[in-house]
Amino acid sequence: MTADAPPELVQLLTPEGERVEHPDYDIDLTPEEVRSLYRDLVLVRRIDLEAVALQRHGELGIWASLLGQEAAQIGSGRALTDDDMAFPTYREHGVAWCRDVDPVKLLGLFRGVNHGGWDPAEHNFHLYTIVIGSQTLHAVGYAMGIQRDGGDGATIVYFGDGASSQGDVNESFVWASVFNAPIVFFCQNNQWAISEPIEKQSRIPLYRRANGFGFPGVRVDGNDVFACLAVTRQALKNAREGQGPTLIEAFTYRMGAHTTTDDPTRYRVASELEAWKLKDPIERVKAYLFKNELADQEFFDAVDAEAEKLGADLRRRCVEMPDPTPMAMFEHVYSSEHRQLDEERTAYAGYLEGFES
Ligand SMILES: Cc1ncc(C[n+]2csc(CCOP(=O)(O)OP(=O)(O)O)c2C)c(N)n1
Ligand SMILES: [Mg+2]
Repeated sequence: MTADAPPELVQLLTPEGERVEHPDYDIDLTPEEVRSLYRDLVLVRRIDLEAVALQRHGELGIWASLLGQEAAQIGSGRALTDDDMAFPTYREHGVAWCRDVDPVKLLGLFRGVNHGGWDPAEHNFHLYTIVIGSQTLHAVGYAMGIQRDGGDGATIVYFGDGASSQGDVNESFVWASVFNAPIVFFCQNNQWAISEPIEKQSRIPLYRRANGFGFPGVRVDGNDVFACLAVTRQALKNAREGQGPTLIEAFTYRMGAHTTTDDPTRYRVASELEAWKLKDPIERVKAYLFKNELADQEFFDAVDAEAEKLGADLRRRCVEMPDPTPMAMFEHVYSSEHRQLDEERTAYAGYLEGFES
């Protein structure tokens, strides 16, 4: 059963909120740092909840929820330094949060008012990629660029369990390996690729695939923010120090639908979801903070209040986002002049003028 935690899993915080040791990975967090991680987890869950509600109200065309994957994203996202570059798929709202991307900009894409909404260079966070797995090639190319420029940063690329079956992903493993590229492959194994279960992607745990390509793979409890932070930090450090790529398989679960257009009750049993609810990434940090008296009720109430305010603010700013002018579709297509696009722009402007007369 997918719900059973495999023994090779790196875990530093149990679902009950107990700290456990691991021989290869450790982390020393101050109470302030743990509270800050908790706040991140709660706020990104609130952003996600608001986006789902906005879609239900017809304000977004679609939304891909991160519910259940908060720890994988915040743990790995907080491991990044300013010099590192991240390549997401379409579900990495928690990583976007760690890269200081204003959440309303994430909504713009799903509302259809922009093609991405943020400047990747400003945040070291690439645009969302819908073509499954393709960003792994872009990321390896970027990492090889860092290597050739003698840069300080590493690259991290996010992809799913389903993406692991794509040719692009496997080709990117080959390139990263033979060129010893400074990259971390961060696979969120959320057990499902829309309605396809992980059993239809692989007969071995995904992290073990790295071996065949010639670099290390590690499976981490993707619902454990401490472990995700520790493992990703180490992998990024190895990449920066010239030790090449690592595949991290964050073992987690997609608690919600694939997107708001999907109905998972059609293809998976309710007991699976119930089993994973007990491994909730936020509850275990809360239990840890409580048990160790590192936070009081006042702290939790204040985070909840901040989350509510963030949700309300997001709701307001989402509906206030201006519709783009039709001509805006020609912006940001190429970084330099492009003759064919210029011709199309001129022709289209003429077409629009026809309506005004
Ligand atoms: C190349 C390509 N093939 C198919 C699709 C349709 N598609 C969208 S999401 C998805 C499943 C992806 O699953 P996974 O990689 O596990 O990521 P998750 O959605 O679970 O985060 C598929 C097949 C696509 N977007 N791109
Ligand atoms: Mg998946």
